[in-house]
Amino acid sequence: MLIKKPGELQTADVTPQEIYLQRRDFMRAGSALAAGLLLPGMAQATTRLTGMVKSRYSTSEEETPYKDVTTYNNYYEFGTDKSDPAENAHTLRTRPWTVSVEGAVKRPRVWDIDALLKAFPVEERIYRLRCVEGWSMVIPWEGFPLASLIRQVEPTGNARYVEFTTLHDPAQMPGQRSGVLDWPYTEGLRLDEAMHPLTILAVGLYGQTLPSQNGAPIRVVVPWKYGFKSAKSIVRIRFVEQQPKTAWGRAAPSEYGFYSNVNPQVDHPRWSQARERRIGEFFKRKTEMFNGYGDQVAQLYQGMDLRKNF
Ligand SMILES: Nc1nc2c(c(=O)[nH]1)N[C@H]1C(S)=C(S)[C@@H](COP(=O)(O)O)O[C@H]1N2
Ligand SMILES: [Mo]
Repeated sequence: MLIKKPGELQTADVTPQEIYLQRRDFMRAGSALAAGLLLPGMAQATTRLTGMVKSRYSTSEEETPYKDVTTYNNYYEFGTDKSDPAENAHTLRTRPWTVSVEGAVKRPRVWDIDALLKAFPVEERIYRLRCVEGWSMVIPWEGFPLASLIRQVEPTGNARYVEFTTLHDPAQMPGQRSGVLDWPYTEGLRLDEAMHPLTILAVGLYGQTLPSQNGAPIRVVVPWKYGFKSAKSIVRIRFVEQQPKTAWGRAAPSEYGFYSNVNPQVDHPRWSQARERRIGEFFKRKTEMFNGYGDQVAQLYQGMDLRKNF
């Protein structure tokens, strides 16, 4: 258990603003501890992230409790029940870890995760996450714009899409010994979606590095799309000319289209997408177009038929 107590805070080199943010993080992590969530079996090697500012892209809605964010997960590499990832993901080894940024770029680069963490300033982004299954959460992520990393590698004219690939190692990921999906998990975005300032690479949540069940050490978060677009524990980011195949698209193409924009008017073939349950709430709420991020992203889809391109 690596969560430090407030007394251990190093305040010498931080500004008052940073101290305020650190205290707040402690209070939040503290309430997670007080609720008895971090039982020995589920202890995660999370460490505190410091010096963060809250991004102006944050929603001001109430945050989903830490307990729910870290025990109600979809991460099929560790089982298909919501509680499986929190129980099983301790077998994931997140060091050493590299992320290969490759394909149609002028400067491909294999990043060591710790170098990556140092290279890009991390801020806090409170985002809604809407799962295609009909539930949602509000999660305070720590991350940086994917665009910052993309600019560094200088995509060529052939780079029209970006493909993300999760680690493939059945020894660490027991779910990969089953055929529930075609492994490794892959996802993709159009280059302009990937460059959009709302799209982040998340390395933490609630002021701590990511728990394994949430996709440690690094995962994508695309808040206006269904949660499955946000691939976890990424080892490769590849720039390609053709629209990449995605794990869920391969499994059920008529149910999980490439765009996967949250669109309450387009039903999943087996259920409605008009309403959602915010985890922790009793009554369902109306689902918003683009998960409520329409002002920022609707222009990306101008002229497209979003029923055909679902
Ligand atoms: N590699 C991988 N990434 C994944 C998944 C998965 O099963 N494997 N599940 C997706 C789905 S369906 C959702 S809703 C989100 C859940 O993220 P969270 O558990 O951090 O809330 O992760 C997405 N990323
Ligand atoms: Mo999901």
